[in-house]
Amino acid sequence: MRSNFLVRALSLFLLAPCTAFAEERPSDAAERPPNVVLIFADDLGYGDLGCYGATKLQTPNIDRLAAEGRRFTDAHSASAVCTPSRYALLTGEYPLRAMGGRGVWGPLPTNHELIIDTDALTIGKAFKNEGYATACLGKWHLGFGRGANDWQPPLRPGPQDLGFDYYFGVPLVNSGSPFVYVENDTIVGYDPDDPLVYGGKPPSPTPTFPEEASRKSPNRFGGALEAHRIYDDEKTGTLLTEKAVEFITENRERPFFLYFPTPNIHHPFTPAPRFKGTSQCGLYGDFVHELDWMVGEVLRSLEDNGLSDDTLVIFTSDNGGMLNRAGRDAFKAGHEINGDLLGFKFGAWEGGHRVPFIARWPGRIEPGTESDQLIGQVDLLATFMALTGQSDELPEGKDSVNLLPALTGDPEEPLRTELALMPHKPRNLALRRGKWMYIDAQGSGGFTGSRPHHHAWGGPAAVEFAGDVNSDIRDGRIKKDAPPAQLYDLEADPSQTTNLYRKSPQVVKEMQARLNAWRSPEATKETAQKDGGSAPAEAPQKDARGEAAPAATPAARVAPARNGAARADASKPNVVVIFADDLGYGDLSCYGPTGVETPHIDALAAEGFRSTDFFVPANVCSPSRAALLSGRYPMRCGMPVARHESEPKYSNYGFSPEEITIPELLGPAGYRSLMVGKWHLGMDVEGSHPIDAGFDEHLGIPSNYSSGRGPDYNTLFRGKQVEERDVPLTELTKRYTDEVVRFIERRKDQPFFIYFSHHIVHSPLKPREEFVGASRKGKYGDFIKELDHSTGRVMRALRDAGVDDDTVVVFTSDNGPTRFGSTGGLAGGKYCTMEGGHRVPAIVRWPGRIPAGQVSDTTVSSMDLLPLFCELAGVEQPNDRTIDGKNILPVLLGEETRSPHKFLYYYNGTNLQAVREGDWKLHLPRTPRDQPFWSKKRDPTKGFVTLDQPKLYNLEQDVRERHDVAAQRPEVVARLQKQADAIRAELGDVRTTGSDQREIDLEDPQER
Ligand SMILES: [Ca+2]
Ligand SMILES: [Ca+2]
Repeated sequence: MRSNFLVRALSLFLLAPCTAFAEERPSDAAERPPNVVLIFADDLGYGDLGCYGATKLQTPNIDRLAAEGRRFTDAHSASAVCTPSRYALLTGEYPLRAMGGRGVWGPLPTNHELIIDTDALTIGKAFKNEGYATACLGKWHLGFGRGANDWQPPLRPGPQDLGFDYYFGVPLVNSGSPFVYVENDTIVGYDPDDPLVYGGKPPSPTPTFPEEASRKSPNRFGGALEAHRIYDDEKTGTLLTEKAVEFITENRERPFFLYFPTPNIHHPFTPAPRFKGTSQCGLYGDFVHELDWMVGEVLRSLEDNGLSDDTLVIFTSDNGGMLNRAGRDAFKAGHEINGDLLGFKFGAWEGGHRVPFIARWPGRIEPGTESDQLIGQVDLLATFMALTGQSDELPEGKDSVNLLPALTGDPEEPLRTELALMPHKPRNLALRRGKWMYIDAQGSGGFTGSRPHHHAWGGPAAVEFAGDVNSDIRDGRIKKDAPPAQLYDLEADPSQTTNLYRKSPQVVKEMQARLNAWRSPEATKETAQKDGGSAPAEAPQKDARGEAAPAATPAARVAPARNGAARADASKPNVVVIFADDLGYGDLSCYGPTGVETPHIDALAAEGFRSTDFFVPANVCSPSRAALLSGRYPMRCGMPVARHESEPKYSNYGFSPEEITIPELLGPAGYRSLMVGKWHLGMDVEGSHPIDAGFDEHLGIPSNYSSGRGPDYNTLFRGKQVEERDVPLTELTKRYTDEVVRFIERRKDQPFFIYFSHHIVHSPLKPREEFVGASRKGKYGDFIKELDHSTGRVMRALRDAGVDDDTVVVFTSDNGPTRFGSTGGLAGGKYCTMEGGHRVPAIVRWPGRIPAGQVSDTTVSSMDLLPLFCELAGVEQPNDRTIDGKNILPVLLGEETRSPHKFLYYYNGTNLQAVREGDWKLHLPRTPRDQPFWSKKRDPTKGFVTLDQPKLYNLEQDVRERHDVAAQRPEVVARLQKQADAIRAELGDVRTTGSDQREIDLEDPQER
């Protein structure tokens, strides 16, 4: 390999596009292959270095690197987020191609498997194949293992399978667990007798820091006490630097490649004590100072070993700066973390991904120079292949362009005609072409924290604080009449003050066409094949679900709204979801004789589609709501148990801002959204308020109305402001209905989405006075009468506004009934996984489109509403995650009678208790310990609290779940048990963390 290398290096020297400057270099230098040191900072913004204009902190070592090399002013990370950015750096592929075409858009969850194919070419392999010694020292964040990572050594495949001889560092991210170091494929301080246990109790100790350091999440791991003892945030920078110096020194005689992804300056800001107080902008600057020291030590080591002239050093960052606590403090001290650029980490605006990029290679790169070439970090693979004479071996389909001409020369023509840029939200996918920057949606597509104290403050809400101006934004919000997407001329307007979308429609059209090509499933698929990447069908998460593989990836099942000229206005109907609370399958007269007389709701059914097999994936409030709004199982979206407002343990447990909601999806298609009523997803939790979840307007109370639900159990909020305190429950339904009626009047000329979340018929049962005695079923029945009356008023408002025919109305409930209500004969009820807990009324009405009078037993789910509404609005579903719901429009139209769901999963809290396939439902063994707190006690209305053997029911013949046929159909039992194992591996269980499960931000989720 070595001799081969020399030949190639020599030919490289001869072929390289040398400038006159480079040619002056003594010829013997070419005989020694260049070492490469790639320093990859974390969250370091465009304005964070002295050589990029910072004055409140000092970076003499990095500035020296720039003085001795070339500084780029238009360099970009592929994504504004850590994991996808690293994916692109390592693979030379846009992150939207990852995971078999589904793309990786967010930070990788704790227990995720390795997301790079071990067959793929990486920058590590580019060097290793040429005989280099290679090492990765620092933050990995690309996963370990296959299937879920159980954190038991060996952690393979991992960095060592992607071209790095040696790995040492922080396996995930310094702000999240596990707080241990990993060396090669083992945990530093690993003790087989004391393994690292996800969810282990108590969590192992790890240093904590004051608020000024910004967030460090609580440890989610128990065990491995020695490994946790060794991990020290304030020593990480020093430790990694020692490792880097050691590696350079040890390999001074042979070519080496050092990939040095520092945790600096990702939060928590934990510089070694000697750096604290050394900058003029708080811990933020101090952490940059430590980073600068680290760079200085690496440069000195090169010098000490006589390697400076023979080493290409590249310094850059994985994404822009973040406005977390330390970032805000820095700003207040006069330090603009992203310089004059608009926006922050996670977003598509320039501040999210335009980053410092410095390259030094004495004798080859002219010192003290600057380049405004458009370059991307995705280009480093092709660059390193060229550097090592392997250009011919760069696989087809990579998105990487050789940058050497821009490093060593000064090409007149741009190396790149275009560059795709990925923010956190797929719909804000962006494209750079020459001076034009196009973002395919409103806003940045990044952080949505809306208040200055939010950890993830960003987007429109933070523009003013950062001293920026943008023509789409007023008072921290996108203007109502703002264009649906954004176009900027970065030459004339580098700070993105003016959206030219309406001024340059031709450019917009071209950019859109280009992005649509990126997004089309064919394009993604083709490339995946070209690259030898795994075909979509092999994606493990899909396998486990046993459902149709995404042959058409979720990327673009539906044409994006804006280029769908074929979509007439009528195909963008309004959407109203009326969501009852604890309303049972048998509680309405249209569902049978046990029901209360509900003429208005029955009329909906008569005029539309009534389901007799509608599945909600939870039997209590919060998870059912999270599933409806996200289209995902509660376990997948991190909200499997109900939250209680007054218990301190729930103070951080809310609806993750990382979830993509119905209003967030419909907003860019021109929908105005209103949420009214009970939220119960953590209104006080940062990022979990209805407004943070994408609703434009909101009126409601935080959770259930009941004393003991915390101080705000009877406070009516309008958005984040108090509308009125001490509101009686008897008034609320009327207030809510008034609000909905007014909204319909106001918004009738544009598409709207209303999520009307009732308190009825959750306890306390307090109907308004005029309904008392209206039913023959006591307060419970009276309350339902009020619900029916409210529904009638909403329908009348739609008619009065003339939008009745253009509005899809969905009526359903969040879970089965309490003992006051009726399941219509189904077993169980709220709090259990019998049909009575999960099967609820569901009606969909859309005059003229959905045939009237349909009664359907095709299994559909509340999770299907998100895909349905996306279809109706002509917007794409999120393509960066699994959406469990399916587009059920064909079922509603009467064109399809088969269920789109091959399997359904019944979780009670975090416990997987039943699996359904068609008519078969298998109840899985369980103990009271497995149950959430609401189901531990034996209670005939709560199904099987204890089950030793699986029980199998045929719901077609036995919907009441009375006759166990497990003994007669062992093959069905075996099949469903296998499916249970598969979904457990994916979505988790009481003692299992799934591979595609959002972390539950809650200790002991099953206990109160
Ligand atoms: Ca980062
Ligand atoms: Ca409920």
